[in-house]
Amino acid sequence: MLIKTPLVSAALESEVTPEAVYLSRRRFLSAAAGALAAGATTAYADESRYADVEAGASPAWFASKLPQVHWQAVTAGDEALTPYSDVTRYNNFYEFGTNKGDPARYAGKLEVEPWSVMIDGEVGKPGVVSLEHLVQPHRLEERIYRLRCVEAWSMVIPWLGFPLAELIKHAEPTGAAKYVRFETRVAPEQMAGVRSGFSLIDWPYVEGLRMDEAMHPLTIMAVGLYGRVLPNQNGAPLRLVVPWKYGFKSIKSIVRISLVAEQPRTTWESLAPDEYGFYANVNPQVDHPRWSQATERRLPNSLFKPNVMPTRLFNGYDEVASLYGDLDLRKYY
Ligand SMILES: Nc1nc2c(c(=O)[nH]1)N[C@H]1C(S)=C(S)[C@@H](COP(=O)(O)O)O[C@H]1N2
Ligand SMILES: [Mo]
Repeated sequence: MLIKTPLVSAALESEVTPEAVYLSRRRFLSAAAGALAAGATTAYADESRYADVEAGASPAWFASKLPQVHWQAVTAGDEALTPYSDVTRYNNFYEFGTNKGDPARYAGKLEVEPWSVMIDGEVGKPGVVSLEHLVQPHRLEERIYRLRCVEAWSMVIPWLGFPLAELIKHAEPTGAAKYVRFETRVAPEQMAGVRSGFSLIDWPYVEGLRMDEAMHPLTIMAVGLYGRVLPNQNGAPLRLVVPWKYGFKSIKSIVRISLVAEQPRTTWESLAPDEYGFYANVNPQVDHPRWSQATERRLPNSLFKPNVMPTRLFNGYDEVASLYGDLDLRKYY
């Protein structure tokens, strides 16, 4: 494991557990758990698997969650993880620019501490909650998911998060709640892409799910990846991950979650409704008007190793098919 000086840029120093301290603590806890544990079920992830992960800050709210993580709660079978360097340097986060390298280069500017989220709409318990309070009731799980971008590339990413369903239940939705609407933070002074006059996007970036999609156990709120806190370019400190839908549904850096009665107007659907639908379920049989969706390029790839593979319906997550039993997937793409 690479140990570097922790980056304490955004967070208060007193609230950050330096990486070296965290690692030694984790080894200690791990050994202690082993000693206790005839019945212990949770094994710690093999650290060597994450050997190429850069060390970074671990805010207190995150570090305190790590000893209870349910590692590998969902895996991607024998599919190899996309290396950390690709996961964190090849990104779409238009608030920071439209080039794949822009988020890694510029998202460090985003101040993620303190962070709060507004929960409103058709709920019994509306309010503004700090990130710490929002995450506190939930046990983190590692979910190793395929991520299929509508641009026909894909990755396999080990997220850390908790089911969105748990958060929704906490908010006590009313009977009128039929959809969930999410909004990304808008901070022009920290986001060059938002300042740019060339952007077509009407900020904030908005996404949405039907209530049953939001409640599906595969749908998570992610706060980490590769065993550590989410890098800003991947949507720190809180982002959605819906593995059977195109990547653009998995909205980053969320500041507002609203339970609503009507289908929300979402960013990409509003921009180009013939190209991007509200559902955006991964589907090799419904092509994008300008390219085929039948195959995908699994990163990392190169000219000599294109790594092209067939795309699967629902990105291979067949268990969600029952959500769409009576829906024409060609019409509701
Ligand atoms: N706020 C916001 N969320 C976003 C985007 C964005 O531009 N802004 N891009 C989306 C797209 S197109 C993809 S493929 C994924 C990429 O996530 P990753 O960079 O963590 O792999 O984030 C999605 N979430
Ligand atoms: Mo995407």
